[in-house]
Amino acid sequence: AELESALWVGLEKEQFLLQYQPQVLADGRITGAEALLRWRHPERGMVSPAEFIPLAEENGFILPLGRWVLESACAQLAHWAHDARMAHLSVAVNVSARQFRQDAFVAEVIEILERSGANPARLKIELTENSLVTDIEGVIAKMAALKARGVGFLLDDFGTGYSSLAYLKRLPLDQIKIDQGFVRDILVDPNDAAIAKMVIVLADSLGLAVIAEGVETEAQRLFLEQQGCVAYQGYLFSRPLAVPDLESLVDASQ
Ligand code: G
Ligand code: G
Ligand code: MN
Ligand code: NA
Repeated sequence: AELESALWVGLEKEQFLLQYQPQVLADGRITGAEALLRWRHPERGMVSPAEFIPLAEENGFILPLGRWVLESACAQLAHWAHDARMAHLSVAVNVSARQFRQDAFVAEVIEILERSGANPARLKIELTENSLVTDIEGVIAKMAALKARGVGFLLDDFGTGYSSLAYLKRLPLDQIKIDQGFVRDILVDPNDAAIAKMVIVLADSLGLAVIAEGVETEAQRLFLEQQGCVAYQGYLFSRPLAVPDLESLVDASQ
């Protein structure tokens, strides 16, 4: 209950912020960034979303918080549209299952896009498998309505949940993200290497782009590249950054 009321106060007092982690190609060019939520608590310091998203999902606070994340990311996109260095970037936003399952989700995203002036084609929505396993027809309809506006969809944490390959085939996804849990030991654990390879081949045969997250070493990146992966995210390239730091990095990498 204490954490719950602190979350509401935090939203009121503008204690939440987004950091942006670059997404890069093999040559180091930055094509986009994942928006990652942070809570700057006056006493506790920077609190990780891992510590409050589960509670927020449970008590419904994820709905106003998730809306704030979308508003903030779209405002950033609209701002970058006028910055020649940054206008090409896409921004990927994590949307939790409860947020996505709202009946009003599509209308909310469209309203936020229109009010911010962000280009929908620069917005990617990251969904986890948990968002997709119930009411597949409803999920497809929501995705299709936003895709018609140009919004892209990415499956986060693929391979860690319960979605089946039959589902994957039906969903109008654009990209699959290889979970960092498979990347971490990719050079030492043959099972992780086999899963990562399988995801890359599967994405390719379904006509989907693929991105690997949690890439920390050049050896991991090279292995992934040899399997056909062309997009990467991870500490090898950059930690999640405050906006001015991302802008400097993009500037330097062009
Ligand atoms: O950035 P970090 O590694 O601390 O993120 C921890 C977890 O929180 C990850 O699972 C990430 O997907 C999730 N997360 C980060 N930002 C958001 C957000 O804006 N919304 C939701 N729903 N989850 C987020
Ligand atoms: O669940 P999701 O994939 O959205 O979570 C992304 C999380 O992974 C973020 O909290 C981010 O801080 C973290 N992260 C990003 N890059 C790396 C990395 O190279 N190594 C590790 N250990 N974590 C990372
Ligand atoms: Mn993510
Ligand atoms: Na992930």
